[in-house]
Amino acid sequence: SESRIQCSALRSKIMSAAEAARLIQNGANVGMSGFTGSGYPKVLPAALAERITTANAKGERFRVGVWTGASTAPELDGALAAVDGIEMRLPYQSDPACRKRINAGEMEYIDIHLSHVAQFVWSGFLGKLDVAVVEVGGILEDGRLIPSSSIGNNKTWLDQADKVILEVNSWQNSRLEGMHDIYYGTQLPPNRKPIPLVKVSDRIGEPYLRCDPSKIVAIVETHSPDRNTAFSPPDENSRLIAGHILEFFKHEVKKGRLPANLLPLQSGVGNIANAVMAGLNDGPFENLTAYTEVLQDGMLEMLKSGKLTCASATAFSLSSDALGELNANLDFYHDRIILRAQEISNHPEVIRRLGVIAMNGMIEADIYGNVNSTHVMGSQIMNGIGGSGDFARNGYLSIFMTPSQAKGGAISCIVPMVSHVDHTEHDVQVLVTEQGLADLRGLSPRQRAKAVIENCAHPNFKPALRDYYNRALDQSPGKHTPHLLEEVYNWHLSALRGEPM
Ligand code: 0RQ
Repeated sequence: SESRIQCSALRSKIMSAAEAARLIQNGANVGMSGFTGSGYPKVLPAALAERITTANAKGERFRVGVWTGASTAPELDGALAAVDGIEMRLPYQSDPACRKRINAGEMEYIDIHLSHVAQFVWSGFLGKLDVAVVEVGGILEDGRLIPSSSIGNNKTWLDQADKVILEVNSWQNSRLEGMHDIYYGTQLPPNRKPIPLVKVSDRIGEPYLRCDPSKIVAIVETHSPDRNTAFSPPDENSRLIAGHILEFFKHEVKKGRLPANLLPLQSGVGNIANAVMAGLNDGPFENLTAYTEVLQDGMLEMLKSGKLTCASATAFSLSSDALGELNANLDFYHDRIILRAQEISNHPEVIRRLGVIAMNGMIEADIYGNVNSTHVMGSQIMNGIGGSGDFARNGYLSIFMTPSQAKGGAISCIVPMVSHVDHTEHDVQVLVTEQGLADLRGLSPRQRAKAVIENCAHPNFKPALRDYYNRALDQSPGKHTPHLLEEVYNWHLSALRGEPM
């Protein structure tokens, strides 16, 4: 609708998605909005995919680099991967078609810390950004942009790209206006200053994105909902994991190592993270806050119940029910939620200062506490590291959680040595499975191995893990972190052959 575009000078740029897609050339690097299924461009990617299909039919190769905030949706990653139109993807994806191309060696993928993306682009490490394709909620009279349901790297894309294509999505709630906080004070070294954010609720920037109007080459109007991620109701394992974490928090409060209202919470993607929030919502802690990357259903419920007083994130990641709740009661949520650029939501300095409690999922952990978040059997990418490293390395507490077994019990998620390392033993403080919790703080490698095996491994795999560890202790040339290198990956090799671990 016209009222979303208040800047009359820009109305001449309104065109169809197909016309806008013609402004993107083969080989371009395209910075797209989008973060965990919210705020991504809804129609331009499909139009670009069609342009690519037409080019391919004529025997021409047409591929682009696709940079985003994090994961997007089938309409973006799915559509472009289907036509093999992505040369290079970064920094995070979770799309099945994309994943397949990457694992087949048909698409390049750089899996980087989400807090690093903006500064890598400013520094020129990733090459030139040619085009920005950004969904917005509206355009003000003076050309400033009302952000959408995620911010991600949009500020950087708008700043760095030569050309800007905007999708103005009238489906996005107009009451989102004012919930965002865009900080324009970030610099590259040697000119950096402290980020002046000392409380979760602090606003340090402005509610709008700036964009040089002369760079705007196209405006496409849409009216499309964000993808809705459905969460399964917490299963038994998730409830047990949540229970162990709650017990641990109570213990830490009793010991005086956590305040009664804990510290700002960060919770990753997926069903377990959501279950932990549900557990906290029924738990004894009051006046909680969240300094996180994605705001899932569980956190929205905690805001509603009053358990959570304020949440800072860079994006929503809600089921359709929760999205309905948010939109129906946006007046209530408006001043309790702040959306920031991902370089701030995930900023190491801020995470360290606030003392965030980081809770993230993992694929596997080893007996010494190294964690693999990204690769199945050492070589097959699942999603990416996302923000887990930003929060784990810099948080006050860094917790990783997983069911103790995968694939119906064929695979142990506790292994002698992880097949890929995302978070080293130095960044992992607490491991949790449905079996129990291992607090690794203050333990040496040999003490950690005992805690991880005894507290976290599934009983079906405990004897084999004890046996491995005891023989390693006996035969390993070094007794600090004992290992038997000749058999350390036997578990994974068995699984790759389709045999039990
Ligand atoms: O695959 O569905 O095909 O069976 O991995 O596993 O148990 O459903 O767990 O959805 O919580 O995802 C680490 C991937 C966990 C996620 C990961 C298989 C399992 C299943 C998913 P199937 P579950 P979750 C901030 C934080 C990195 C990013 C991050 C993730 C699939 O948490 O991407 O933390 N984290 N960001 O079967 C073989 C094993 C396995 C295994 C699980 N040991 N071996 N397969 N699976 N363990 C948010 C952002 O950054 C945006």
